[in-house]
Amino acid sequence: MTKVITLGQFIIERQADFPYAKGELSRLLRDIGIASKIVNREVNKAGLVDILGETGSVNIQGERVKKLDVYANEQFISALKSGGECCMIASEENEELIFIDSEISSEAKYIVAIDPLDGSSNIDVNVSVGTIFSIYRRRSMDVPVSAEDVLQRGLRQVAAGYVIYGSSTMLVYTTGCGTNGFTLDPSIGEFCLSHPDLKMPQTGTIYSVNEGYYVHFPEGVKKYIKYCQVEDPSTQRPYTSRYVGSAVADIHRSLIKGGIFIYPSSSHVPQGKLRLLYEANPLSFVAEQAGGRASDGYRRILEIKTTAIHQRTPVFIGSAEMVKKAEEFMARYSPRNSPEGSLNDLLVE
Ligand code: AHM
Ligand code: MG
Repeated sequence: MTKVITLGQFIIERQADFPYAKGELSRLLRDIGIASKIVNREVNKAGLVDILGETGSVNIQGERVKKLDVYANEQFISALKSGGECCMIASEENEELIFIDSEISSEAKYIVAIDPLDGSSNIDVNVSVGTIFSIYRRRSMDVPVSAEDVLQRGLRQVAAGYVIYGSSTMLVYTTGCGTNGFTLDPSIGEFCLSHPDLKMPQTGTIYSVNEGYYVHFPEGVKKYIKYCQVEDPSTQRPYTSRYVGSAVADIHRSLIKGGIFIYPSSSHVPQGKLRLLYEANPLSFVAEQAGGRASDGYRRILEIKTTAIHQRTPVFIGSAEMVKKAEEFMARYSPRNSPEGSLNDLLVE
């Protein structure tokens, strides 16, 4: 019989990979895993909303029924607060940073950036949603934690990952030594190692972009989409198009099957839609650690300087060869010095 390795066991075994590890990061990852199981339970009940009560209404126990993204946010914050390893949280759901100032967290070294429930508009129609998380070490224990500690480049992430609440629930994460995937076994309530050392295919045949906005896209993206649609048996074109509308699901598919996910800048969202800190950076770290590539169309996402917690960035993530090809189209048809190319001209250290 094959040995089952749970997320908890795996994290502890991998702890030895970190020269400075004293178990804090392992505990932090475990806290995130526990909160995601609680969120998973509620996500699975989403279809029962007509029976249990609409959001905003009062349910049978006299409790106000919360929107799932608010609920997920509360669960992760509460798990991180009580876990004691996290001193500050940046969440998509909170305009401001959350400082955890308690006895147990005074020695806490880690900062978590999180999108507690990404793609939450898909909940109502029973389509996959996800949680995305990114972990940094605070820069110094000698000065009070501040916004500067989270405004670090993606390259400085010590761990990152996502949970996909899909046909099965999976947690995929990296600590910079490859990417590993765990599937939740509902019968025992444990994430079990199901996708060890994930490798994203170097190329693929699926492109994923919201083509409804085609008219607003930069010329480079328009030309790349046309390239994907041209018939050329030698490169297996035309490619297939898939767009779930949950970045976690679209990127997870690309990770497993190969492909490219694009959310570009466009005339109606000049910086793109996705957030650098808790969407683009963690998804890029996971993709790169699986051999994929992550770019804003011109440069590596992980090198972009973070200047604001809710900063946005265009995103091209997926199979390395496909992302490189899309970058070629951007360089040729929307060069960085063009008005389109300079829309997102952020500093790179
Ligand atoms: P959200 O964080 O408000 O849920 O938005 C992020 C989501 C991504 O998961 C997804 O890729 C994208 O928004 C879809 O946006 P659009 O409907 O513009 O294609
Ligand atoms: Mg989001």
